[in-house]
Amino acid sequence: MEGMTAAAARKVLLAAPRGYCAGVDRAVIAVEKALEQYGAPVYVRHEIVHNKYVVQTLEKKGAIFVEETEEVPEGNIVIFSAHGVAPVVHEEAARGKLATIDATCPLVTKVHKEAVRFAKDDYDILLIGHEGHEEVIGTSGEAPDHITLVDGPGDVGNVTVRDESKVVWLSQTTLSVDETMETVDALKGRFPQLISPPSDDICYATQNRQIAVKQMGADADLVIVVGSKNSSNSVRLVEVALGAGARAAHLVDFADEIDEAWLEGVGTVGVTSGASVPEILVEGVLEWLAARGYGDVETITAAQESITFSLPKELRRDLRAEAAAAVSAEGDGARKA
Ligand code: 2E4
Ligand code: SF4
Repeated sequence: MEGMTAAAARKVLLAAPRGYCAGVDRAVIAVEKALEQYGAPVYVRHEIVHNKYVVQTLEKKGAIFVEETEEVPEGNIVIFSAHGVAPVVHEEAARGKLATIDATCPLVTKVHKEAVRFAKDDYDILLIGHEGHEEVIGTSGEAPDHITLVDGPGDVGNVTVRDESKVVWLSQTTLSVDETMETVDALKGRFPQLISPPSDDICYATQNRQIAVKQMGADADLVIVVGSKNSSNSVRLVEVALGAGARAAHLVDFADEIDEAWLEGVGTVGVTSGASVPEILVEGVLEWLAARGYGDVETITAAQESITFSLPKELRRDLRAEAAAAVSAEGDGARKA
């Protein structure tokens, strides 16, 4: 009887939205289309998105991932990852006679443009973000003389500016919303005239996934976040789940990384995934849980998402040219018939 009660209490709360955002979808499709269009190999600078499975799958299709543009042999195509690159990287690619496809998420590009604009107006820019993260390196490269990195509230004490009346903060797109607000409050304490970005730098997808995991975190004994260790937004979901009251939260790339011991005494398991995570990996986790008695799944929906981005312009141009050639060949065929 006791056993039956415990089994009846087992359930899964599945967060929505979760997984792929519009920027990731666009970047992954860009690599696939480039492989179709130009044939393998296609070089990609940095992991196109921070997900092991995505990278392994694209490698099997003929993508070659490199860390630096100089590693790409002259005359080849290189795709820039969704996290964005500094202007100097475009220059390196031109010097190496490489054709480029820029898969930087448009919402990252928006932050780059803000940095350029504020630097032009000679502001000191306090960029809140994680030191060493690819996106931060790219954004900082837009205006290295004007940007100071602020890596969380603990870093605020070290910040110095030239003119306290001309200071703005910007941020990485994938930060914890709550922690960023803490950092901003601390910065405002030091620089009362600090101005905020014209619109949110933490993107819609990051925010929505955090809201959803917060909603279910309070009711979950265990939260499983599917995502890779180097995925900033996925790591943030683990932190947000714990902050919301989940008793435990773990990040896994694949279902087989889940430790059976985590389920001890657990009734409700929350499941979510980072913005770079394909749904097939979440399905694997749900199957793993169902096989252990957690087959009852309730979706917790925090927001609806409908945003999509068009493919990088270099690909759209070539795909249009290809479509036009196909139409014209068809026309020739029809005339001959
Ligand atoms: C570009 C910008 O930035 P993070 O480490 O979270 O990247 P990931 O590749 O995991 O997610 C997609 C992405 C790409 C997010 N923001
Ligand atoms: Fe773009 Fe946001 Fe997705 Fe990053 S998480 S790729 S900024 S939509």
